[in-house]
Amino acid sequence: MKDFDTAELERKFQEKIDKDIKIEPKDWMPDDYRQTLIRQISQHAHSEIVGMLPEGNWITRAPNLRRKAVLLAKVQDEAGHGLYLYSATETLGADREQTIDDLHSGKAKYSSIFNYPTVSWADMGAIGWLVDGAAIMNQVPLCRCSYGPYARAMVRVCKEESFHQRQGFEIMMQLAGGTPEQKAMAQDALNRFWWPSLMMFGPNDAESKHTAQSVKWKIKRHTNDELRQQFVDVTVPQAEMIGLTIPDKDLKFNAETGHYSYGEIDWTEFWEVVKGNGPCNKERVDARRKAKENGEWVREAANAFAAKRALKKSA
Ligand code: BYC
Repeated sequence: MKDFDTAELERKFQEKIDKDIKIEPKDWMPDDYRQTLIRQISQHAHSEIVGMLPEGNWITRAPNLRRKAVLLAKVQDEAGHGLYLYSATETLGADREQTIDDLHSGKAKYSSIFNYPTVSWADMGAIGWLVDGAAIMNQVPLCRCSYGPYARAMVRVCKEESFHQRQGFEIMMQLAGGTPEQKAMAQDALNRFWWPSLMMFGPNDAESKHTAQSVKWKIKRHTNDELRQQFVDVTVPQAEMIGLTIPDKDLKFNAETGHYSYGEIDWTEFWEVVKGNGPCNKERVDARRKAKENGEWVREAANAFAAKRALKKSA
């Protein structure tokens, strides 16, 4: 049983949340709130960093200098997002090295979407349009998250994600309006990325173990299904506008509700990918592990330099 003091602290904490007062790092917070945030924010940080890999794969093969410069900037932005987010976990008392080791050991999750391969240039368009589009849908409400440092980080992240989404849509629009081969390439990318993009929002509400509590704490402002529906409603007309077909025979607009209804997501595939059995899970985590190993000498040199300077100062 909770003692009186803890119950009173929890009551005051929830009162603040209900009044939309931000929770800051030094404020009292229930341990479960702290752990939920560390889990979500570190997974989010890992997604940004692992998310650099499928696109990084195409920087050297971008079709022209303009596309290369844009893609390079986008991938660098993702690195920046990862760094803000790792810093946000540190404000909650998490150890950054430990969170990164958890990614490398397979203990920590990251977004399922980055376990799919990028096999053509059109995939850069599909990722920007659909993956960043889904990310924005999920992250704009996070700008109003109850935890101050996460909410503030999300403001800048969302601005950059909007630019990412537009550059992706522009690639798709150009390919869809190009030669028949280019249009086929765009359609193929849409076919492969559509369903995994819907999966990014997480399991159905009935299966989502964290949503109810996270909504109560205003970490999440919407449920997974609500955001998924918003994404479908916004994206389907965009596909129609550029002459591409959403690969879902059950997709139809319901004039009464004002929403599109869509087919059943393959949840078996989703959970397999989340468990580590997707097409690229091993490759992605190996790449991150190798990057850490290859950077060891830089960290050693920086630490030795810092130690030497500290010694000089104290002398
Ligand atoms: N993939 O109870 P639920 C990006 C896990 S990338 C893998 O609904 P919650 C970008 C979930 O973690 C976008 N795992 O959980 C970067 C939980 O497992 P644990 C990244 C998933 O937390 C580069 C279990 O399933 N965005 O921005 O209430 C280029 C049950 O789920 C997934 C964020 O991370 C998934 N798709 O809701 C372009 C946003 N879905 O932890 C773009 C912040 C669920 O109990 N995160 N799981 O072991 C969130 O908003 C929420 O954490 C989620 C899941 C909506 C993702």
